[in-house]
Amino acid sequence: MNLKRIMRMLPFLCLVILSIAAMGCYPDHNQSTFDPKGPVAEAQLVIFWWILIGGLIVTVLVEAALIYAIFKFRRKSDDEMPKQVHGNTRLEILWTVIPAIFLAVIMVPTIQTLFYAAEAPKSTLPQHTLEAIGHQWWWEFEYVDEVASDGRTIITANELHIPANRDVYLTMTSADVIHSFWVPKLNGKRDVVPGRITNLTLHADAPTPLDHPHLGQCAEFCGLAHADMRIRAFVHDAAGYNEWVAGQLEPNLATGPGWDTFRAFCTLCHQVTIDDGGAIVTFGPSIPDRGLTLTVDGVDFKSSRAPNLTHFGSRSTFAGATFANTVEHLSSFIDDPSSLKPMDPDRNELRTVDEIKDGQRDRILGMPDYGLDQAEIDAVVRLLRSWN
Ligand code: HEC
Ligand SMILES: [Cu+2]
Repeated sequence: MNLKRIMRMLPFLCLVILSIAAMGCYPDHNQSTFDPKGPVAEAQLVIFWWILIGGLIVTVLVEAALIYAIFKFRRKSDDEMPKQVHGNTRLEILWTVIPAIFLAVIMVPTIQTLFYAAEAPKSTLPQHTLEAIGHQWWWEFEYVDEVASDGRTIITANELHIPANRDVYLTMTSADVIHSFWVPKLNGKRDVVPGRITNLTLHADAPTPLDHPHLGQCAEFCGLAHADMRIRAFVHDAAGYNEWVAGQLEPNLATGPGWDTFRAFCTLCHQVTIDDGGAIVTFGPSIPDRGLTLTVDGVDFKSSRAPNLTHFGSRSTFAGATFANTVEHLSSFIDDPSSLKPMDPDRNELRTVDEIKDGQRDRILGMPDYGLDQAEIDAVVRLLRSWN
């Protein structure tokens, strides 16, 4: 193809690329920012429109001036030399001051919204506080205000359940590298930083259908499985939320076949709470803690090595909310975890409780393959799914 033909096709190519890009913008999409379902996302969309409209006005004015200049001052004959100009103080002041005014105007709602999104809820209703910890490559959520009679709280991975029309205050930190919490329909990206606490208020206007939670994901590149570090936010009405909480506060019931394998291999990293013939027992790393404690700004975050598997059967997805919780997926995950989700378990560093007390931290980069045989895998899968 010669250059001329390529040039002729260029506008058409641009149009195709543009339409493909624009297809990502339809508001129905579960991760679209154009369809806010809560006040924080709404406030951010308002700023987006402010900036877009401001930008459009600037673009139109500048392009119009440019086109005008091109035609008005073009060379009209071969020997003509346009008037030569050096510097124009008035013009320079003008094109410094006008953008400065534009930026100052946009700064006001931007800063207001930044503070609004991070401030603690003022509501006098009972608060819903959630601790969120980013891990390579999954999310840990602890419901610190939902406490069982023996002091247990609810701990989930990747799936978040919140009541509609209530403020839920997230206190977040990271166990390893910088992550970013982002459920586009509810909030803008908020970085989750090791050694620091960041906050975010989630408020959802209405319940979501059970099979249609709001989707989100980690929005700060955090290594190998960054793309598989997703979030599902289920919004319930008040009764539905209370029912969910009550269910999650119960211990798991069944042990049965698969339990011996689970205890031998899996409780090195995973915690699970079981009703062991009337006694409620939590198995897993360093009871009564969860594996590692992150002390950030004087606050002790209890943090896990791996997802807490109590009520794992009630989750719709697993492994960073990437795979549906089905027998097939679960079997292949336990058979060879890294084949389903890219992870790097060869570089795990498991430390003892004392080492962790000395300030060393576990570095866990994924779940190892324990080479279980098919019968063991089947039994463990059945056990996990019975914990609903
Ligand atoms: C060395 C620590 C370690 C051990 C031991 C371990 N796992 Fe894991 N497991 C992990 C980590 C880390 C993840 C999170 C992976 C991710 O999503 O990035 C995980 C995730 C899982 C999940 C998905 C949980 C969710 O909600 O996403 C299941 C199920 C699971 N493991 C089952 C098992 C079983 C069964 C065993 C025993 C055969 C086991 N694990 C042993 C570290 C471990
Ligand atoms: Cu991440």
